[in-house]
Amino acid sequence: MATFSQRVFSGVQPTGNLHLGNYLGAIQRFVELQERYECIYCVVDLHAITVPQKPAELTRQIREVTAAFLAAGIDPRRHIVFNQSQVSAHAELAWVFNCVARMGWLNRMTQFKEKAGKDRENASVGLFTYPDLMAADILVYRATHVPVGDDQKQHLELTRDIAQKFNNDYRESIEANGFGEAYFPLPEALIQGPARRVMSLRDGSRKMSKSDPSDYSRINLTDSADAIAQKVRKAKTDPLPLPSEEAGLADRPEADNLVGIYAALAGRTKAEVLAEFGGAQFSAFKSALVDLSVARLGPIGAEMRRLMADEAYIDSVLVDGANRARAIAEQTMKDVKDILGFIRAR
Ligand code: AQP
Repeated sequence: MATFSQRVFSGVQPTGNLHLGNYLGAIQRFVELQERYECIYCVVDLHAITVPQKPAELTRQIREVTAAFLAAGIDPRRHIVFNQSQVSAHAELAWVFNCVARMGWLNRMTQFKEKAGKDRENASVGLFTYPDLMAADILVYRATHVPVGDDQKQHLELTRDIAQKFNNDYRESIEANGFGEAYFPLPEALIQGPARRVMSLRDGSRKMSKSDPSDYSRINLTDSADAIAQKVRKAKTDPLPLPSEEAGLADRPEADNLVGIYAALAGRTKAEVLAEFGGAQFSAFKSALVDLSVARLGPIGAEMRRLMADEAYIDSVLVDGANRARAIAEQTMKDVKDILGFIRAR
């Protein structure tokens, strides 16, 4: 078995309204992992243009996601923070993967079906091949671990399929070029914790999402304390008190969601939260959830606002991160070109 050094990669799209789901499912995990791994965190702007974007808004949103990374506690000196479009190897490797992945594989991707909706003919080709670019993002760093929310599980499985097929198809060349029996690792999705899929505050059967037209469906990372309090108080619930055990959350999606959010913000398990709040009415639980949410998210929002006022600093973090990312990614592209049999300058 080939061995790979342990490296984390993940990305967030600069598509507006960064919310509690992005934070608990992804960014909070990014912060935890930087104590144990070498980490590369990317603002995936090439992914963002798979659907229409306004250029000036996109620029602001790239800075906003970067500010969220930093405000949440990611250290851009010890790790790498950058935006995808500054490292052209992502797009280059994505082309190679367009030629490795099969149409049938991409046809099965549920995110494309959801985002393209009924107007499939009018969706961009980029939206269809999005998972190949995501595989390139991860594998251009030969990353071994990818922290994501539950909604990205299928794309991660596709990334593994692409890595496996590349390793199989080019096995002889990989060995002949001295890379052992496999060039790419099969990266592992890290989908853990009580908030793997944070649901809408208005509908416990829908994912909390940036594009939901109702702002009351989500808590944005830049929401004021008042806005957070209002949204939590108005969150949909059911008439029963909270159960004392986790099994009692079955068939109660809204209750399950709020307990999961509380647990993730408090760094506890759902069982521990229910041991404290079991039997309580939602009004009491929601008050505690407001206090916890404001205590945890308030400082992040304030720091994001402070950082957003210093564009030069944010841009310098991205340029420095891109320079360091590029050094790794360009080496991968050299190796891949040798494996494919392309001629390159030496
Ligand atoms: N509701 C969620 N619960 C847990 N994790 C979530 N993530 C997104 N929504 C939830 C995770 O956040 C990371 C970054 O997501 P993204 O920027 O790639 O965008 P997305 O998944 O497309 O986000 P949205 O809000 O769902 O956007 P729209 O509305 O455009 O579809 C990923 O790790 C993701 O799993």
